[in-house]
Amino acid sequence: MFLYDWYAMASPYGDVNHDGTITSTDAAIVLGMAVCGKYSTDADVSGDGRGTSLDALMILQAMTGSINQDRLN
Ligand SMILES: [Ca+2]
Repeated sequence: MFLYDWYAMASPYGDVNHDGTITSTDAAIVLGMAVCGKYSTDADVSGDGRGTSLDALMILQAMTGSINQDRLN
């Protein structure tokens, strides 16, 4: 197992800053990326191939329990 594989398993989807938890910081990072037109597969939690405010919203919803964290791509 490569270190990357372990790291990917350790961070839940939506944990963009890889600190082990999904927080508003992750949503802010994703929103900032969307504004700048940057894309990352880590940030694309909706799985639509784009980085948008929808991804930030879904991270906030998962953080608050409004949606199940399993719905994040
Ligand atoms: Ca995080």
